[in-house]
Amino acid sequence: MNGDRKAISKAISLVENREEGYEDLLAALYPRTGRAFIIGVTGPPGTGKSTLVDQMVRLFRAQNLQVAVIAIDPTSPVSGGAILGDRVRMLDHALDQGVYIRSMASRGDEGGLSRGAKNSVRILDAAGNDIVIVETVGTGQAEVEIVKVADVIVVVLMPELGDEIQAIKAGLMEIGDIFVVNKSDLPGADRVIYDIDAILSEKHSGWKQIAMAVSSKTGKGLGALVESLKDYRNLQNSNATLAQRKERLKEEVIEAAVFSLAQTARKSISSDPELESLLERVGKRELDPEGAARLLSGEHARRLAANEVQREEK
Ligand SMILES: Nc1nc2c(ncn2[C@@H]2O[C@H](COP(=O)(O)OP(=O)(O)O)[C@@H](O)[C@H]2O)c(=O)[nH]1
Ligand SMILES: [Mg+2]
Repeated sequence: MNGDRKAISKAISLVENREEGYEDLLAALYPRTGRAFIIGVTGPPGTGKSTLVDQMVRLFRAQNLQVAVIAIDPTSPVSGGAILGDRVRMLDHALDQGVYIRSMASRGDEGGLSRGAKNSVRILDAAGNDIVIVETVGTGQAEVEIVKVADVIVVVLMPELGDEIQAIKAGLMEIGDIFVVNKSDLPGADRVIYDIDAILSEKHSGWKQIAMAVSSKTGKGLGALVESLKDYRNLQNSNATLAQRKERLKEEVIEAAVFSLAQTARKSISSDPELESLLERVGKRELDPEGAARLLSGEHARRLAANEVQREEK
């Protein structure tokens, strides 16, 4: 709570690895959360997300805001998760007590990425950070997951993405609040802005998506980006996004409940006495795998229902 970096790191590890006691820790921290502004930064690899985040950290620090960064890398091994390049670049901030930087590998299990990140964000929020930035590579599921973590989503693109821009539009146009065309010191940025401008829309929250040219190299447009983030924050603090927040919490609770049910179900199904004989029949091609699954899951559901009856009788 007083920002002790060792304690924060330990807490995040505990929660990430779901070690004993992590639930109690999260429950105790939750009432202290809700103060930090959580900024999601996503986009294709190489568009300059880490460089941009680095610059944003610099600007926020200049305003004396306490900042934490979580960089999620889907390619790094589950065990480690350090992104060397990012680490090296972020070294500038390493001695600054007002900045906390953590790399995190994305997990393969159901909902693991968003839950791990979400709960780590909560720890950093409770630890008194004004801003928490979550950087993810926008490929596949991660870009959708980030929505559930962040208050605002910054999508980072760059000139000359070529055909990729089409694919990106499909996945990222919906979730982005602010589109940054980074590397605008290179030719072609206007063209990308023009393309994006044509498909921007008003979001439910009352925020109109915006696109802006930025260069993390020269610093051009960075001030405007920070201003837009402030605008977003002000809008968020008005009532406009309450419904959206409620919807996200609902999603999170349902997802966590499904996750825990799935884990229980997996345990129960893999120790089901019927499993072996069903597998034998599948092996002999008397039964297809889907059929075996139907029998197993049906049996499990019956058992759950029976439990329910027992509990009610008690
Ligand atoms: N010219 C130019 N290069 C940039 C800019 N921002 C980042 N880069 C370079 O683009 C490369 C990828 O940057 P990085 O931040 O690692 O991208 P990420 O994969 O999106 O995190 C690096 O070589 C950066 O130096 C920029 O504004 N202009
Ligand atoms: Mg990066």
